[in-house]
Amino acid sequence: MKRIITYGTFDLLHYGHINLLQRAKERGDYLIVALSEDEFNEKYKNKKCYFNYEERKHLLEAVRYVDLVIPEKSWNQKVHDIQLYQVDVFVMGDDWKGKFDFMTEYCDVIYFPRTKMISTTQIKNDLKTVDQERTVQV
Ligand code: C2G
Repeated sequence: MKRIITYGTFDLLHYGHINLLQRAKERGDYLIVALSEDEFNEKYKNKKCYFNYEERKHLLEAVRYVDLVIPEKSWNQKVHDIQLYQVDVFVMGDDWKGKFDFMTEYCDVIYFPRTKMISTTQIKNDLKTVDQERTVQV
């Protein structure tokens, strides 16, 4: 069984995330998603999520490509995870290109092209604009 792992926050789950998860699963048989915990997001990624960890985990577990969701608590857990879960392939979007090349010592590393024109930040900004336009119209 070929085991794949990827890491992320996956807030406001959208089709860019789904594209990545689908491509990741196509590389093997079992996909593990290491999901950033709320404290890790706030302290080390400067991200305040709309959905909390349990809600983001629930959404990911409903995605047909995902077989297991584990917590991401630190930047430094990846090698341990690769060994613990006997991972064959580590995948990330190419906004991380090169950042995890050191992992090639432990497994294959693949960077997939990010899906253009969509991001959690963009969704939040677009909704803010809609809200402001509505307020002006009232
Ligand atoms: N992604 C993508 N296309 C988008 C948006 C995101 O391919 N339009 C990918 C990202 O490249 C990443 C994954 O979806 O591989 C999750 O994205 P985020 O939730 O933004 O994850 P990030 O904050 O990059 O966290 O230790 C690694 C970090 O946890 C990665």
